[in-house]
Amino acid sequence: MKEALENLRRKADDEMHSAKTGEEFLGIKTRYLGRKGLLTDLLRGLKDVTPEEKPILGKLSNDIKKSLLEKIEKALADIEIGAKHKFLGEEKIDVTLPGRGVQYGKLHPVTRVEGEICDIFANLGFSVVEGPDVELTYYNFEALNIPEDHPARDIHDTFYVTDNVVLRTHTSPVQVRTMEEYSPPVRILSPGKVYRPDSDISHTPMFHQVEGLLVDENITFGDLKGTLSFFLRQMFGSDTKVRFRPSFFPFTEPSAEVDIQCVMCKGAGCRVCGHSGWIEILGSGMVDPEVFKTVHYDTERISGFAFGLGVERIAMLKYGISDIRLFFENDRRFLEQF
Ligand code: 2U9
Repeated sequence: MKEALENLRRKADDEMHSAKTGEEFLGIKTRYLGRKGLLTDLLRGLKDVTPEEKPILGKLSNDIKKSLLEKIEKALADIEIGAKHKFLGEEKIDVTLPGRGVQYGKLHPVTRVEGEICDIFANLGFSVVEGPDVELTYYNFEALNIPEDHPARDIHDTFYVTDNVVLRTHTSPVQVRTMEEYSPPVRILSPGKVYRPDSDISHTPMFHQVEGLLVDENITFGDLKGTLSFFLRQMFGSDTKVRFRPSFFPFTEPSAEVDIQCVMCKGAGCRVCGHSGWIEILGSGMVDPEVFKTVHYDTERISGFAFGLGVERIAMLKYGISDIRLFFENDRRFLEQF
């Protein structure tokens, strides 16, 4: 048995000597050490040797197995390193080839226009303030002088979470919260998402508003007109004609809707402006003293103006987009144009 083992070792060594490839070494491993391999076979005969021979032959077979395995593993590792070196030696990189090209993301047109609006007012000294999309009815309605029986509070015009929690229908609650925290002067802008159950070519259940509020001593309707006219001329061009029409909002008195001369037909009349030559662009007014009272501002000493606008509407007019829903389809063919 000892001789058989020594013969096997020699034979395996010879084979390894002439083996070159990884497959050849793996073949040797299976042939000698596999489940039906030559050494495995020989080891089965160990059970028939005398008790004196058993430990000697057992040790010899283990030594042969161990050395065989070590040699094969080393040869395989050497082959792998050799292959790597060969690959690295032969690999050529053409550094003159053009790169793969990076696809840059862009701002969504609504985000862009919102940013432009905020920049114009920031230059006039307004600070941007944000607040929660999910609001208490107190901040969304009561504090803004919108009574319990007002149509805006109907379940068809407001998304209710519970009886006294809603998805805000405007960003005005942000101004109320700010006034609760700070005394005048206040000069803030509140951009953000608002929610109303509405869907057609000019309405989506979620859209973006920017509202503004300025409170100080001696603020007049003249300040409102001057500020908003300046904003609209910055936004739509210095020759933009602006007009103020009387209107009504529960939170402002007096109130005014603001139009600009139609950006499409320059006032001549077209489909976009309903042949009137004018386009409604924002709502505004002097803050109703009732609103100031709920935040404990002294209505004898201070006054203020507020305004609100829909960002998608401005973006539609600026870019000539006829359907508001295009903003929310995430179609890259649309988005890449801005
Ligand atoms: C406080 C007091 C007054 C905000 C205002 C409007 C007029 C207005 C609409 C424009 C288009 C909403 O998106 S829209 O449908 N907004 O017409 N918003 S005055 O007045 C305020 C806000 C907060 C404390």
